[in-house]
Amino acid sequence: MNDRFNGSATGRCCGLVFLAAALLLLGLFLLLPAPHHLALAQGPTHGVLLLQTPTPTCRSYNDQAVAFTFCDAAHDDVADEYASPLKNVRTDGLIPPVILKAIGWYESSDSPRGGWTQCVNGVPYTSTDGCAWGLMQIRSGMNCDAPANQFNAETQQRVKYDYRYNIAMGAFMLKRWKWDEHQTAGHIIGDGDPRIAEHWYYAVWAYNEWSFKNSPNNTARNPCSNWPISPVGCAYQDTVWWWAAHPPTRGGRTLWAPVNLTCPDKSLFPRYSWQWDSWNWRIADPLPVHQDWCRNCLPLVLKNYPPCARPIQNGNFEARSAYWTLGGLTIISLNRPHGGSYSAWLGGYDNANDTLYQTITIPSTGPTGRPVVSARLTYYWYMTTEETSPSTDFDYLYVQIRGSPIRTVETLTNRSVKDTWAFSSFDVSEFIGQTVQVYFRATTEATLPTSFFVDDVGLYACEGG
Ligand SMILES: [Ca+2]
Ligand SMILES: [Ca+2]
Repeated sequence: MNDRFNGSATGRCCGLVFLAAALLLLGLFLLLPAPHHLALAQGPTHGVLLLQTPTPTCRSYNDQAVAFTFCDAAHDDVADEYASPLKNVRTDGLIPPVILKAIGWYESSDSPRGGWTQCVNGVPYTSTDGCAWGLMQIRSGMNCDAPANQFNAETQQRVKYDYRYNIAMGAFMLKRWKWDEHQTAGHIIGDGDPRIAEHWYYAVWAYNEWSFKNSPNNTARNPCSNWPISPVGCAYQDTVWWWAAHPPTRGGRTLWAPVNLTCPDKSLFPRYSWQWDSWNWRIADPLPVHQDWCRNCLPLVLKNYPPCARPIQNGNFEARSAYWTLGGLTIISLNRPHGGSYSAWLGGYDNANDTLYQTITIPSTGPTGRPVVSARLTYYWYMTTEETSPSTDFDYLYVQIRGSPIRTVETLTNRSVKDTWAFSSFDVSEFIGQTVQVYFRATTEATLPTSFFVDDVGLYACEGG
């Protein structure tokens, strides 16, 4: 884990890149902290200190526990286990778990135990410079960071000794510091939907170092397309992609199901370092893309991440009304986007009857030629209303798949959760192979209007794992 996003090439190096040998030797002596109990034993007041500060112990773990924790952290289920401010490691719950699993393996793979290592013989695993800690090699906020940036003592101790907290912290940094910052900076792949694993290429790049060092065109690196044999020498994020596709086996168990994450075309990235600052980082989806729904699949280590087709075009409305049919007074508006600049706005006035739909074919064959076995419709919606009744529905948004049959997957009203974006997701596998309309219709009655905003509409037609 490296520095916070800063867009420069001056970041510190990750736990996997060794310093020069001389610095390394020096660093071992100067920087590697002595085990806590040893330091205490050398102090003149060691008996008193020992009572006040018991030697921390590494929380026990095994690969199964770690695998579950990656899923928990990816879906934001770890934070609540800790008191404030330790609990402030939230991720929005939208990280593809395979990304975290592969990062965690790579980051700690130089340990004597191999990857997924938090502690060795009861002592937290650190980088050779003593600055990056544990399974996710957390460096920012720890002992070598600028004092003003360091976490408090309790947080640092958790990062060092508690594998669940360490993974949650890595997930937090990947989402909050890397993904969010790059989305804001316009470094976006496809439509920027975080549920697509391939969209995390920049965030994973930045987890190590957002610099030309990790450009697949850096001649000091092997390009991603040349890595079927070995990841050695590849850019950081390409190596993580390699691990995702080549899960390690330990104790007779393959630690996760392989995911052949698609590498972006390397011609889309800077060839020379001088191109870095003016580069256009917005690129189309590398196809096929992959998603996962970790919550629904147990056991987690056997989870498959099948390739999916995404037949909906312009689901984020950033190309305005392209591909969509608007009826009534539906508009594509700058008023309230969930992502990007635009969303669809239905209702917002009295006696509305507004419609919005796109006709798509949900394919029966997926991107790699195997049968599609599941289809899922997802979207974000936002309701705001002048209605105040706690008991009566007056204004409606119907969400339908208009195939054979017509199915209303969700009905939202003036009594639904309001003034916030909400996420909806429905299995629509019964429509595989059909040409259907993904259909939104809002109606309001004669007074006190309700607005419904819709954004980031996706339909994932996925092959079997
Ligand atoms: Ca949008
Ligand atoms: Ca009304």
